[in-house]
Amino acid sequence: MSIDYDSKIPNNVDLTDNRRLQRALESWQPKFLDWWSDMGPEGTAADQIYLRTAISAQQSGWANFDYVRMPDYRWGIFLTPATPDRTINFGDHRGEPAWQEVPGEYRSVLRRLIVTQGDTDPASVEQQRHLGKTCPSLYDLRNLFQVNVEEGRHLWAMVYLLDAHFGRDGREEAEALLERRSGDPDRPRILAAFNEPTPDWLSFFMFTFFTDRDGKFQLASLAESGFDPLARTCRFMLTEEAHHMFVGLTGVERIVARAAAVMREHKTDDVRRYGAIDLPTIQKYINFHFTVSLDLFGAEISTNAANYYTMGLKGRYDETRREDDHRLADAVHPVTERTGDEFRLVEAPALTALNESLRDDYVADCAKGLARWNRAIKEAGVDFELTLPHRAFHRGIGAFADLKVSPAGKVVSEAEWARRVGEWLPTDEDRAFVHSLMGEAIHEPGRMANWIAPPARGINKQPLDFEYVRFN
Ligand code: BYC
Ligand code: FE
Repeated sequence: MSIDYDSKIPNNVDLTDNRRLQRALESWQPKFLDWWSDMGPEGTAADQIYLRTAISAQQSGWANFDYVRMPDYRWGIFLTPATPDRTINFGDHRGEPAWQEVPGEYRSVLRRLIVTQGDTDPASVEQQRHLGKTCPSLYDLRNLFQVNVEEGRHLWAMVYLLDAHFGRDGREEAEALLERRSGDPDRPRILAAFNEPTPDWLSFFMFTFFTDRDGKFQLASLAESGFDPLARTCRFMLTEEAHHMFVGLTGVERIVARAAAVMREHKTDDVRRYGAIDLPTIQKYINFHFTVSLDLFGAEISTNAANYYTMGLKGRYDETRREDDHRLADAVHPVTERTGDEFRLVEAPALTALNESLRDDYVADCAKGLARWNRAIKEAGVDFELTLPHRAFHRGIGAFADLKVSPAGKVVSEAEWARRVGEWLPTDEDRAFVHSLMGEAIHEPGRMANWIAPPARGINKQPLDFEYVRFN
């Protein structure tokens, strides 16, 4: 179905036929725009950005590029087209027709999942609000804004579900999504990673690599949902998520490549002297962002996760492509457990271990990015390897939350932790150094900040010195 661009809210859900829903969304829209102007990218209302917008939910209608002022972006409601006769693919209801309306007995659980998802999207916009002031190039600025408008749209996607399917309390949740604020001590965002600041571009690229990747795996699990509107909404969101992770993958790669090039050129490890970010500092940022993102998968053993699955609300990554009974009543999954100073894998019931198995899929996906970064280092002729820390390191959620563990996976005393944490996680000094590189925004087409290599190619086959953002 093509998107109706004539109505105030572009959509492919026949909004004009549902006056109640249309009114609810039209009354939420100005509040969203107020929130965007308060908490969205700072001081950008007049800028024209070369953005990709959806003109249809079909594959081909996706890549429409044009200059848009962000407040005029057509935030809308786009669902992947329905699969006729879709059935529920897992859990107790496997084989039954997918739900088009919320099953009454699962209402509050489903609402909670949708609210948790919807809370992260505006949070990330808030976290990234100031980055435009220090952009390393016009190309990067444009990518930041593309990510921001799409996260704004992801909020719309969840608000649509709340308004369309949850009545009055759905509307209240939709308002509350605009009231919580990332990092606010009194009304913080729900999940911890979304209250961390994203003060510099290294953090931004790490966030889009590691934290947006949690988005990929959570959305993919929700895209399997027996609640069809949620499944179709998340399926469409995933098409946007891919670009966010591309921004992170290539952003870190370009910083790594720059560091390695400077190391080689000046035959030194001390690249800070030359205004690049040294690889050990990059490793510490990886350690931080990877582990706060691991926490987003929840506890290793979780009855919540088992319930979401048996209820048919949240599946596994690639659920429908897996060859098993999709009920998992007797299945087991290996989970890391600590006994004394040792970590070992023990078999746990697969149902309660679902958070951990999604985390396994995530870790494997992260490892591919690291392999690519290491290739860039090697190609520059530098001997250094970036690694993912042990999954018990620096955890705030789950079985290892109260434990002090080194990145290599050794249980350490409080004293050793205190002594060595500066080797493992960014120190105030590291952060101050990275921050010091983030100078005036670079607005000259084609120019790059010194600490980052240029990208391999431009956006939408445009040259690197294309005017990706026009200022007024
Ligand atoms: N922080 O049984 P457990 C994205 C709580 S990112 C704080 O394991 P569950 C994006 C938990 O609520 C994707 N609290 O929990 C990325 C529970 O509380 P109660 C976002 C946490 O429910 C970048 C207790 O601990 N989407 O889209 O199995 C930019 C026990 O835990 C945390 C989703 O997350 C935490 N990290 O798993 C923009 C999908 N973890 O019940 C966007 C929807 C756990 O004891 N959410 N707790 O009061 C879910 O599927 C689940 O809520 C979670 C947690 C996987 C997050
Ligand atoms: Fe994202």
